[in-house]
Amino acid sequence: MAVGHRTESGTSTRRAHAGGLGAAVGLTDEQLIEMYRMVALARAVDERMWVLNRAGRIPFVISGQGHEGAQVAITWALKKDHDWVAPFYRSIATAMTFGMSARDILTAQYATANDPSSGGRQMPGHYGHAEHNLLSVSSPVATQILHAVGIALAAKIRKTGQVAMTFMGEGSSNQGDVHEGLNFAAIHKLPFVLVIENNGYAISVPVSKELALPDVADRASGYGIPGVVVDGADVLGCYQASKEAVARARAGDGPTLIEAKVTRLTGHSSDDQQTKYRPAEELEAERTRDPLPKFREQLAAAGVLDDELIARIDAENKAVVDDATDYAEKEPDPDPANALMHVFAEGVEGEF
Ligand SMILES: Cc1ncc(C[n+]2csc(CCOP(=O)(O)OP(=O)(O)O)c2C)c(N)n1
Ligand SMILES: [Mg+2]
Repeated sequence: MAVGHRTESGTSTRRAHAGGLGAAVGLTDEQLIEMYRMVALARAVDERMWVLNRAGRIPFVISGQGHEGAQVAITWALKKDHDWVAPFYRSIATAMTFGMSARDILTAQYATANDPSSGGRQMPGHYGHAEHNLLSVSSPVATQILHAVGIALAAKIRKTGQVAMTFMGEGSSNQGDVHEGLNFAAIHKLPFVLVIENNGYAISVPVSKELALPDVADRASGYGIPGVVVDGADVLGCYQASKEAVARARAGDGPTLIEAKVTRLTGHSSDDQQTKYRPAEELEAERTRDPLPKFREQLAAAGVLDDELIARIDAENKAVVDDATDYAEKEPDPDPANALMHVFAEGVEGEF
């Protein structure tokens, strides 16, 4: 694991790269295979959502394609059902790594009555799962940092040893909430990790119009915390960066900002056509930054995966996605009579 120091902007932002396979980052071959299975499963679920959208079965898709390597690897370093995650709308692979099943994701897309995210009440793509400490997504971007920092404060006061992690895009990182959240978390050395998934665009706005510096992570030094830049297609580099940040948070040494440079392989959403504002050559070049084939090739070259195992994982993932689709198709819609449940205070006497 090579870690270099940036000097040109005078900050201590580090660049992390995976220097070897499992052993270098403390993972067994079996764990690497499970990690690959999750990256591939999140992609398979995501691709199915687009098919269902174009077939008129689900109304809206906001995709994580291109982000899955970073999402799976960074979330992997947390303790499931102990730590906390405040996701954003692209966090399909994060949500699945943290405990949501393909059925859970697709029932959210179909807005069924038994959808664990919200019982069909949230907007599409707003995943959450109370039993897994996975917060519900808030539609205004970046607000989740305040929720996550609040959870980290509670964990510190209660001495639970829990870490709170939140995820957002580079465009969202410009919201005022991020300054307030990071400043507070840094001052109080909270067990908190901020993950920026920098995909180079905020809808159709390119990063050159979002940021006046190359790396969001450079801002970390302004809060007195480490900022780390990782290649989002380098799955093991992402895992290592997250492992260090989580260990630091758990040890009481405060927050870390991780910036994963990812690619957005789809339009912003199913209602967007990125060929209208991104040149064909740029889109072609982005394909080479897809984490799924990169991770597969890396594991195959190291002898962790072979063609037979890759084919088996693909077939098993397809069966999981087929099952989830059939399941979500059959589940009933919420009862309209309950539409206002959890919207207004119930059983409360008096005037407001
Ligand atoms: C406060 C707020 N402003 C604007 C929007 C509309 N909006 C939704 S997603 C988005 C782009 C965010 O870009 P980025 O943070 O880079 O994430 P990405 O979608 O690229 O993953 C915008 C502007 C919003 N949801 N909330
Ligand atoms: Mg973006």
